[in-house]
Amino acid sequence: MGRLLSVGLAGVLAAGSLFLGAPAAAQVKKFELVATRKNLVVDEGVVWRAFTWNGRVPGPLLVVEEGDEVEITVRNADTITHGLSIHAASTQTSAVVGNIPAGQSRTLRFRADFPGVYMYHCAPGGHGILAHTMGGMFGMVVVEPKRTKYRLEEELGRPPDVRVYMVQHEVYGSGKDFADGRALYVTFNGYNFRYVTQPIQARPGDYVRFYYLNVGPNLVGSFHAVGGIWEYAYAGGNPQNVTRGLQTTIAAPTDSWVIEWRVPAEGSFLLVTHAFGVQAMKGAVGVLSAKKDGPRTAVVRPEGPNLPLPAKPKRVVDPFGLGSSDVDVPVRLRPGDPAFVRMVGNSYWPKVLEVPVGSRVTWVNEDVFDLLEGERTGMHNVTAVRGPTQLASPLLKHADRFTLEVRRPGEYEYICAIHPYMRAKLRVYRPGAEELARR
Ligand SMILES: [Cu+2]
Repeated sequence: MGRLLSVGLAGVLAAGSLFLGAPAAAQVKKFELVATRKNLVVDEGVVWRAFTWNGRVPGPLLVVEEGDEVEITVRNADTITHGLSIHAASTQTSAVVGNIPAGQSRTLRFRADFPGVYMYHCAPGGHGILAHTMGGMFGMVVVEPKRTKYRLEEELGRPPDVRVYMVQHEVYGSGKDFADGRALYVTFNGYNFRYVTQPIQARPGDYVRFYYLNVGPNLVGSFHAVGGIWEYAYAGGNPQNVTRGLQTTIAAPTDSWVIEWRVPAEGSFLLVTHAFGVQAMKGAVGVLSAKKDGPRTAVVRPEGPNLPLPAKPKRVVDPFGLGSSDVDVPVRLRPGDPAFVRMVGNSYWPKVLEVPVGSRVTWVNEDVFDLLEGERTGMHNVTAVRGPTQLASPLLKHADRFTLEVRRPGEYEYICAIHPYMRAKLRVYRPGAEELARR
């Protein structure tokens, strides 16, 4: 398959050279993306158990030029399957770098034919693509145009004074919140209000170019500068898709823009997604601070910050496993209450369920994409790693159930046998007189 594809690619490249008159020896730009899981700091004292590329969220920025040959080696340094989907390639990348088993590497080559700003994300296959992307495995690719210049660069006859690579993305507390579109945080470049605490610095009159990408995975961003109007904005970042004088650029998940803007005056300009309640308030606000003769931030890179972990986190966010109790709030049921645990978005919900002895607890798989196998499937089960009794359910497809009558008090901690990072607890308690009286 790999050989067939490389022969095919060589053929396409040769044909392209004939028609487009590209230089015979195109540049080869090489990158390595390493799939790994890592705990990251996403707010002061807040730890996020993330799925990452190269230990950062967003992952590395990949910059190439239109017409470049791009070679990306994907190394899976994790214990579960990962893969890569890269939107800058007009070819089926999953055939080469999708579904890479733990410990293995694959290499993809493609030619960057279209200039613009693109997303890449994990692609183990099937349901896993959705879950791993939510987990943090995404980043930005920029294909700089060679044939057509951006307008403001042409008018001014010089490159930008400030380049801002900005990835908007969401952080979720659970797979259920992911499926419901209820983000816990929405950030620019991996940290809540990152550029409020560390403003981007510029001078009045500076030519600023934004490379803005909304990776989602759910929400539609609307990027705006308070006190500014985007002079030129290019849909997808392609210089041919020019629009003029926009207050906002609208970007659905994986949508992007190149924006050219001149800082109109001294002052602090807020950079926001104008969806105030569900996005801006949750972390997606920044500041560009302009001062005459002040310092300049020549380049703002999109990779998430690599901060030391707090000794005592005030909060732990673990979308698939057990975070701190203020995120994964225990749900306590009384005698006679129906007891259900849902499996959705590769996590259990509620993640901590407390039931009285004698309850019948039912797990239901709400993940619909139950096709394929292994990391790629939305099939799950319940396997106790500790508890008062042994517990291992059959594998459940969508809407399948498994019921257990709990007869002994104690705490079960359990995982899914095929997605072992899914982790939850079931506490079985002896009801006191008060709880029995409420029955
Ligand atoms: Cu992955």
